[in-house]
Amino acid sequence: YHFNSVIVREPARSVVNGLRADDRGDPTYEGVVAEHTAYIQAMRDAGVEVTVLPALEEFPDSIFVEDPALVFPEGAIVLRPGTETRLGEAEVTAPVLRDMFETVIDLPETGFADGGDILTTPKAVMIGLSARTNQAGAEALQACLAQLGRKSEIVTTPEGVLHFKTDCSLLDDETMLVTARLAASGVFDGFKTIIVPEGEEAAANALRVNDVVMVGSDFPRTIETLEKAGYNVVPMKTTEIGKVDAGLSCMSLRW
Ligand code: CIR
Repeated sequence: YHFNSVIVREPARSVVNGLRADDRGDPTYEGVVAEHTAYIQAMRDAGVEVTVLPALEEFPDSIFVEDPALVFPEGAIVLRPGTETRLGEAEVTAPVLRDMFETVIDLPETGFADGGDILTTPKAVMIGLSARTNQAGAEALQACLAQLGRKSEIVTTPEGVLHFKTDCSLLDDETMLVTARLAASGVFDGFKTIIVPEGEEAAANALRVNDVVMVGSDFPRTIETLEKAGYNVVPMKTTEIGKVDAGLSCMSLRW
């Protein structure tokens, strides 16, 4: 969670048509822009250099730049998002990564993996199987990670949850913020866990960046829990991006 750099992508006007599991109404473009602008500012305030990529109208979900790639200080991996309308985002992101990283590995075309399913911890990179990340994609990704010298582990995402990281985030070297339903699966048995209060499940996609933890401002009980545990919480508005099933990790690639 110590980062010097992030990549973000400006929202396209088409973001209002972003994918979602349950329709709670379209987000407004202006609202998404406001949330994204605040996110960029929070990153800068956390001491991170921000590269802002231009909007891609043809890809409504392309603001969620975390999904088509995975980055580390030692190199980047171009992923293969597991939903038809997002696969092309990888192709557009690849040349940007080749400019910025010496080592860039392409996930082989044998399977699919979304960045939202991948959680980097000090022990290993956890790859969550989901409706977007299949076994073949996860195994191919393990081989790519091994090339970068990274240990990895394949785990499962709870049924009906979009991404593995929809339900968890790293708070520090040994602590996870996690929903009760994901904690129950035992995947974090080797970690300390803080369980998200019932009814605030969407708060689990928080984001630790250097000294701060960004948390959705719609989740006061989670904020209070984390503050009591000693974390330096920065509340961030995620109401509009939440309507297209996104949280705080989705909007950046971090290294
Ligand atoms: C999607 O369904 O792909 C987008 N509407 C939301 C992606 C959120 N990304 C993430 O959690 N990494």
